[in-house]
Amino acid sequence: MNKPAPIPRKHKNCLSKTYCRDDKQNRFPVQENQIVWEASYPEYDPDDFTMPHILKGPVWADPNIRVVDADIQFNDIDGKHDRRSHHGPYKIDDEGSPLNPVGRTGLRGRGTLGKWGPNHAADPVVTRWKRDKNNKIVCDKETNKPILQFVAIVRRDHGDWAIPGGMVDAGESLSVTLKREFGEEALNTLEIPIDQRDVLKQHIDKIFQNGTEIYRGYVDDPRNTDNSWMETQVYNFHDDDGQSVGIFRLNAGDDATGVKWTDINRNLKLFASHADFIKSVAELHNAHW
Ligand code: RP5
Repeated sequence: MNKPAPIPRKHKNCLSKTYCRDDKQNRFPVQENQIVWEASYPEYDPDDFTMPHILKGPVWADPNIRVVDADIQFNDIDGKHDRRSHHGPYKIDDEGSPLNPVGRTGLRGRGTLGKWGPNHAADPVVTRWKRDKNNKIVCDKETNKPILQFVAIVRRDHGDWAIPGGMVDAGESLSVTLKREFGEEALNTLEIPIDQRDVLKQHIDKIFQNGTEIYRGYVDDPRNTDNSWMETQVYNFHDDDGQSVGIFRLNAGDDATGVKWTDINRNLKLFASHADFIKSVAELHNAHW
């Protein structure tokens, strides 16, 4: 891993009263000034909650370290799993559970996440300029800056618009995850006839050759708990003349129920920290925000 990224000083996930996937599961109240572990909070006593489908032990989930001695190599590469954080070494509590690097979330356990500690994801932000019918780039009337568009999907779980990102599978490289998730969620490659898949794959490979890293680190994801959290690497793939990505017919698939080219501006409401990532992409291209 590269140099540790700075740790965000706060998150919003702890502000919701209940857990995102189970409205009967409360989060222990945490005020903004009680988030960091260094803040004294002697009354803090959150529930230990992991969802039943995770406790059943699907292959991609960790064993339940509350009941078995699992010998997980935290802060290290552990077989096919990279258990290191982009923010450097995280702490392990007295029970042997990793501690969320940002701080308290109001819930212990894994919630709906499979891994103890960091759960690694990748987010591809595919962009092009907004153009009129004469192929001229459209500028915003107030800022006079060109308007960028990115491929956004609707998440099947919460119905929020989001970047078509996903989890890095065990042993998978980041570049493979970025292409796979974009293909599955925004182009529905899983449903494309096998004979057409190779051609599409070549196009995706070409577009994804030159990416710019936008962010790596903690995501303020509603699924996070004190012991399990999301981290991601966000890359921008920009189609400056609109000739490569533009040839694809967007088609929602897999974990997405909708997909579209979306104008980038400050009013975007997106899943987790995705609007922050999109803002950085707009800044990178000196586009309207
Ligand atoms: C977010 O969850 C990441 O930024 C990424 O977009 C996503 C990965 O989780 P799944 O879409 O696989 O549920 O934290």
